Amino acid sequence: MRKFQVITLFPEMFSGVFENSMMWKAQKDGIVSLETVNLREFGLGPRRQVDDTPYGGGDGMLLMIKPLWRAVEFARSRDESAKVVLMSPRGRRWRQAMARVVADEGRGLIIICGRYEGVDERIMELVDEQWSIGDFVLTGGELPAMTIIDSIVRLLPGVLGGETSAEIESFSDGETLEYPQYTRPEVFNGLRVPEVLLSGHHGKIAEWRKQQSQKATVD
Ligand code: 4H4
Repeated sequence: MRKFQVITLFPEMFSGVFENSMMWKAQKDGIVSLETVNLREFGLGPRRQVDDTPYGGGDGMLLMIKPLWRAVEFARSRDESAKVVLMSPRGRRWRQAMARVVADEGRGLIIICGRYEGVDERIMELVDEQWSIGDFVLTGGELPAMTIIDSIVRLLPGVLGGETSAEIESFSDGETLEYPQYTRPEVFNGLRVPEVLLSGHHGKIAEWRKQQSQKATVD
């Protein structure tokens, strides 16, 4: 079973996400295992120190190399073939096409959540890829880690209901936005569902949806 491990100072942040809804069902169904590794357990000395001031001066603190290194080695001991990823604003911008590649490639993940002003650069010796969820700086890599794990897990076979639902949605081809969707009632506050969707004419519905997708992408 695929194992996604998150190295974090705040494992409790993941309980709500990993123990509910689709993520919980994916684990219960044996599709994926979602686990946290508490970086504090690898901290130095009686205070289990994990951060320190940067050489050369500068504001803020960095995550120290030794606790990080030991945490990654521990996670690797539980999944030798896992891809090691660092969440960072400097990373490659996460996109749907990347979620699809990771979902299809079958390897486990070890995701390092940066904190403070970043991490000791020497951890890059163990890192395969750096990913970012956007050009902005957060207080931690935990929310980005949850985001990318969600985008991957929902693509794993057997997780979403209709296997095609992950295919027809926004960005599934990496570019096109999804068409507008409607459900009961047919009229709400005078707002009607487009007649073509009530016609039962599958060809016309498919054409309308294609046009709407292209329109949404252009706008
Ligand atoms: C890492 C802050 C590196 C600053 C961090 C730097 C993101 C993001 C993020 C806590 C950590 C921040 N992670 N996508 N955006 N010194 N993480 O903001 O390189 O500027 O993934 S630094």
